[in-house]
Amino acid sequence: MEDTICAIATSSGIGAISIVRVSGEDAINIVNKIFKGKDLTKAKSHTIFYGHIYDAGELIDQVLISLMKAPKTYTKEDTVEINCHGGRNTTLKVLETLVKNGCRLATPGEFTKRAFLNGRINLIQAESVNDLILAETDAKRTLALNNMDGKLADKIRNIRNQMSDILANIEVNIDYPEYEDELVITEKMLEQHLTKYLKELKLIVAEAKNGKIINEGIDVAIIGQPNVGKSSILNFLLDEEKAIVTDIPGTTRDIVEGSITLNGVKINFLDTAGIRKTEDIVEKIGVEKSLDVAKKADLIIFCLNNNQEITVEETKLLNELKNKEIIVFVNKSDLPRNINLDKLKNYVVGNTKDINGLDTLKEAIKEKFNLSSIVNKDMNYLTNVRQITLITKAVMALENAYKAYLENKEVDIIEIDLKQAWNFLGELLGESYEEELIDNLFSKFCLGK
Ligand SMILES: Nc1nc2c(ncn2[C@@H]2O[C@H](COP(=O)(O)OP(=O)(O)OP(=O)(O)O)[C@@H](O)[C@H]2O)c(=O)[nH]1
Ligand SMILES: [Mg+2]
Repeated sequence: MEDTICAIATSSGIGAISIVRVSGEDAINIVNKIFKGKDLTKAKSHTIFYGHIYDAGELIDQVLISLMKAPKTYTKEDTVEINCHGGRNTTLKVLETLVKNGCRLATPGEFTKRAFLNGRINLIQAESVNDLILAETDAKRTLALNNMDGKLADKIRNIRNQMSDILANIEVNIDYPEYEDELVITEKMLEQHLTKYLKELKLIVAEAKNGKIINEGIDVAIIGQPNVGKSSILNFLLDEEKAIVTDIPGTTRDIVEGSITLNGVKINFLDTAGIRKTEDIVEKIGVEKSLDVAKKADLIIFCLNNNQEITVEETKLLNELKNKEIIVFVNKSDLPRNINLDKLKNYVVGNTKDINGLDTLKEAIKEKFNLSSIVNKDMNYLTNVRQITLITKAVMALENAYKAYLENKEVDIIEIDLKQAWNFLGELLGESYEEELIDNLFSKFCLGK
């Protein structure tokens, strides 16, 4: 981390302004060499200067320089941001001049990596920074901002710190039994602690599925026999003529996708080929794809036709999909009812002809995932596979510790699993880490962040 890094922080292309960011020990000296307008080495921190960038006498651009001295900066290092005119040539020229004068091009996410390695943010906060940049919905943005704030990480750190105290105490009891003043941790006391940690961490694990929904969205497959109105439903929901609709059964052959947001969460709909036995080679492939999509989706909207009795194939297919999250949607409610709804346990009725014809379906989706309560301004959930895997491993280790207690094992045996749980939480927060893992994590970030 000794070298000074630089990168374009704004997106490439034509825009009014681009920002080139510089961070490191030599940031101020290097920029000072190429900037005319003010001696930056003598300037106060957190100030802005107008001037010009020169490359060995050649004028490159008219700029504003933001000067921020360590440690109150994003990376905790001296940081200079050059606000230059937008556009490829100017921006790249400024970057090039910086490199000629001693900067190294930053790797993706390297500024945030430095913020993490310099102890300004923990790993959960760092991941939230990237989530915020990638957020395309209100819910994802709010969640990322809340997690950047560090409340969830603080909660986990607090549990881990309590574990540290207990572990330290146990070790003193074992190593120095003669210290009579020291509190002796008994199996019973450990049991109380384990119960508390398990309760708190299990709640975080349970809520993490909300975080995953908010971050990744929900994949909803629209499944059913031909002609029940699947493509009409997709078009209606998207308010766009995306899929071809005709009254010929077997119109849709390939998957047609589109997304909307419900309660700030991205819902990705996949319209599929109507499922039926067919000799048509193309349609057959379409039907196979439909079944594949149905299996992978987070939710299936199983469409029936209000105007027709349920077929044997539909009953069979419904049965095959019974272990999936499913909403049975009875479409074409504007037509006379010929379907026997007594055969169904849960269903929603609607149509694609009335302006509010799919409101019931949207409500059913919101209810299925509890969207109106999981999305709120104070939400703090873990969001990604790395985080969820590590916290789950910590819970499993604590459960092993609890099991050892139930089997009347000694404190020093129970301690082994407790220590493991403590390690997993440390990895989650980034208090202990492997270099390669961290490099991989930050490599997915944007350049300049
Ligand atoms: N009356 C009525 N007709 C509908 C409704 N929804 C769809 N339709 C009609 O049903 C026919 C089939 O609609 P599609 O949306 O193409 O049906 P699909 O399920 O995608 O059919 P495949 O692609 O062949 O599997 C079209 O003529 C639609 O206009 C509805 O709610 N009410
Ligand atoms: Mg269709």
